[in-house]
Amino acid sequence: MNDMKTCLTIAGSDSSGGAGIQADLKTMTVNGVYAMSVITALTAQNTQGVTGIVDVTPEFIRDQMDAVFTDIYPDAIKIGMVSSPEIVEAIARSLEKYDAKNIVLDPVMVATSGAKLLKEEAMDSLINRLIPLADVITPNIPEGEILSGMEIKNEDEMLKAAEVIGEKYACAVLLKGGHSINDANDLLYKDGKFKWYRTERINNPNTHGTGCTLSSAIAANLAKGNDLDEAIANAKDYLTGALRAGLDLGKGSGPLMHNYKILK
Ligand code: PXL
Repeated sequence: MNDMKTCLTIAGSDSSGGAGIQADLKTMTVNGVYAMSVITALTAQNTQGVTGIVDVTPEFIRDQMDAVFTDIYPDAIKIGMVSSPEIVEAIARSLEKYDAKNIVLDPVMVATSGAKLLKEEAMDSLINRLIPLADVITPNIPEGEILSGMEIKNEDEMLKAAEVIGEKYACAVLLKGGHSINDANDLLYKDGKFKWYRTERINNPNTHGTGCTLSSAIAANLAKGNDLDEAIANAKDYLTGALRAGLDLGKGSGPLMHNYKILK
């Protein structure tokens, strides 16, 4: 027997390997847990954009969930791209059926390149079915604006919006400042309290998949027994290292260097 912890990502595939399932599996592996995946959608994608999306059927998502949960029970879960209400419902039912724990929900709406990854009609299901099951949600600024219904242009508005989201949906929320406000300061609102996670700004234009990476690193750390505060702080350190290592691949905003620890 060994004490290897296990982590599941429920997300979409990014053929360029920078975001989605591929970023999640790399992140979880480098963070020392056994990584598994339930694929919700296939994207034809590279560092310049998304050229096609094929959703997996809700039945086949349920089959993948059954296969994973009846054999290797995940110690933590990250949820990413979930494009339709039917997909959200299939995931929520399986999570309830297996009494899943330690759930990090990245409310993915639009790719960095501008492609819509969540259909408009899926927003209500995401809010009503998945947020209540999550231990923490990790919106970026544009997603935070949609969830809070307010503009977020500075740190004061981040404080207000995080509180609005946390109270409106009764959840813990890590609002990521990277989009437009500043580069590395994220804000946790949980149980009526705020905490800033301020990390060094790394000047690297290759940021494809940073959101996926942060949420799956948090999940991996929760699987290892970190509390939420430690899980976030350690995940931010990992992201800083992967950005600082400075991989430069592709013609657009490229992927992170996940293997920087192995290459050191
Ligand atoms: O970063 C959000 C995201 C999530 N999931 C998939 C993606 C992206 C962004 O490109 O492709 C599959």
